[in-house]
Amino acid sequence: MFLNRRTFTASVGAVAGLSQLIPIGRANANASTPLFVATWNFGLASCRKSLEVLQQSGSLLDAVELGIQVAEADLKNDSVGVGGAPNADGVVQLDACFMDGATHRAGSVAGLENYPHPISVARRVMEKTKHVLLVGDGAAAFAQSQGFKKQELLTEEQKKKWEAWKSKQPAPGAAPPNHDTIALVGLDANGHLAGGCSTSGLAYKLAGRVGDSPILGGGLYVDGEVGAAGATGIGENIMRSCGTFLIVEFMRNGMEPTQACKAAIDRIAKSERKPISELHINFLAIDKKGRWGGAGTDNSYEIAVVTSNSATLEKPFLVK
Ligand code: SD4
Repeated sequence: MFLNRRTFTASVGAVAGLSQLIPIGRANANASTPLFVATWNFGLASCRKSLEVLQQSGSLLDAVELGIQVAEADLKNDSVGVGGAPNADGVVQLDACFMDGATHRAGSVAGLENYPHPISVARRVMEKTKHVLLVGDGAAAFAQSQGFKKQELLTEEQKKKWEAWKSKQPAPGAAPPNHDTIALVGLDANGHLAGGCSTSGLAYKLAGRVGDSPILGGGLYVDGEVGAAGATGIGENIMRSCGTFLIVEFMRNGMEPTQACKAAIDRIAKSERKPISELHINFLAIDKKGRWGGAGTDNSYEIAVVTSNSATLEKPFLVK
């Protein structure tokens, strides 16, 4: 069940030119495939790219990777890829993970510096190594060995903001929470599920801090038999409860996606012993039947939902 639903239009092709949000009352029960769902309003451009890639190539994994690359390349997005906020030392360190439900394989990178597309490096970890997670210098050396091109990720704008923050001599990690991580999950017409998550993490985090986004069961989890879930928000609150794993398990036990996301937030709130307003956790989920949903604690949270005949921005269930 969704509150305050806002919807774009019936035609994906026509979405590009639309700036207005049109409320309608479409039911979540209208499950259809292919289906792509992503966090925040910028997730719409990513999901549309995913659909385009799927339609052209037939590859769900390419669709997820290239869709997420759109957010990573977006300079306006200050929590993902190039243009992302730096850590407390003024260095951009990126986290990402990639998971294939069909094979239960996964790859992640954390604290990756100077490579603009951590989602692609994460997918390469999955495909080319026996490991799941590479971090820091090792992750960068692997990216280089795979032919990824290096790039300065700190933009002038982010540098100025960081200098202003630094001049106030704050405690590291004391910045206001920023929530622009992309988690994107997809289901194709053959029932293949996959997903990815990419972020620069919390602004001005301690150097070396890794959040939920590259951690399986934290920022993302995909189970080929059940469904997939993604997260955005304060990673520590998500990680301590394996938030996305929990959502997938709730769906395995019969909950539909929104119900599962809401139940995970209820569980986390209980475990964290914090008021809901301090949690800053936001989830999305899809199941194998092509149903989608979400729940979050931030009023501004939105999810993008794209199928072959619709592209909508939706307001997930707000947990208060
Ligand atoms: C983190 N979960 O590093 C990420 C931040 C985030 O939207 O989601 N921002 O904790």
